[in-house]
Amino acid sequence: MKHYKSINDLKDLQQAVQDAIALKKDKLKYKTLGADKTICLLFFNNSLRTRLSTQKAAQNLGMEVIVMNFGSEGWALEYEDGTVMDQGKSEHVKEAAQVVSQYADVIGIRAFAGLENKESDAAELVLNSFVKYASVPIVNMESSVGHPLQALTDAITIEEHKIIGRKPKVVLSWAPHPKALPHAVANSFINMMQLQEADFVITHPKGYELNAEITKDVQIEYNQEKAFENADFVYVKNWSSYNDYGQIKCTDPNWMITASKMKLTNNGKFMHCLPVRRNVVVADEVIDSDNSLVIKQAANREFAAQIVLKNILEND
Ligand code: SN0
Repeated sequence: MKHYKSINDLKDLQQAVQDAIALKKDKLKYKTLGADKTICLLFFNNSLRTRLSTQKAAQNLGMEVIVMNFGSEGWALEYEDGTVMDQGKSEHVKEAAQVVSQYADVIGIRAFAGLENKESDAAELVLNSFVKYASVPIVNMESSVGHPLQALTDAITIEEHKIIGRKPKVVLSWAPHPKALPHAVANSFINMMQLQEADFVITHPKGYELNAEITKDVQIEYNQEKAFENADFVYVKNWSSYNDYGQIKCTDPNWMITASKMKLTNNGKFMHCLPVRRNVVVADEVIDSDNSLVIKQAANREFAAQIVLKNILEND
């Protein structure tokens, strides 16, 4: 694997999941693989799990780690070709990516969707500019379109908690949120689920349809309670409107995940990538219940990142 831009860059998702589960038993098994190699993590947005788990994963492989909050500490980057740079942008990504490549063997990029320009978000402008101008592998730490480290984590977590011998029913549910949030986590979760044996249903209010090129023929059920019936996993995420790009169209608190809704499921597990707004997205009683997997998901971020970095270092 050269770059990790999307879950589809994995040669074999099931294999990656099994490798990650095996790695949990002996996470320092490959501690010399990354010796004398450096990963540089560039954050254009906030992070807790991605930053610390990717750093930990790299350290487990013996890599050196450089982290930079580029969004607040780097120069404002220009991405267009041929621009007269006499406005706010100080440096072109063309130089920045080549410069960082000289200090690093792998570069991680986090750059959320701006949710203002559908075209440049769809083009994953920041991520793809680094892919274009850097000379080393690039890892997507959440781009405008996807969050494939999270999706691999979720695949690992579902594999660890599914009932053996039963095809799991997995529901991706929209939930309310005060802010307009990106589509990336939902998109990558859908991509990942399309590579799994599962009954997969998406539920959201009308007007929250995601990019149809990503959802393809996945069943959409507008009645959340109906979608929850018999579910083994309820994966919850807010996203802003895609068609009415970046807009908030619904804040209906009835879409919050409550214990009475979870009762409709097959003793279903609650999943969320975090950070989560308690009692807006999910009621305390659900996130604090024994069926909540959120902390276990976060633990798996380390192993998902480690398998991705291992594949890159081995050029596998
Ligand atoms: C991000 C998102 O893509 O939805 C990152 C998730 C891993 N989430 C947020 O920005 C939440 C911010 C908030 O204020 O709740």
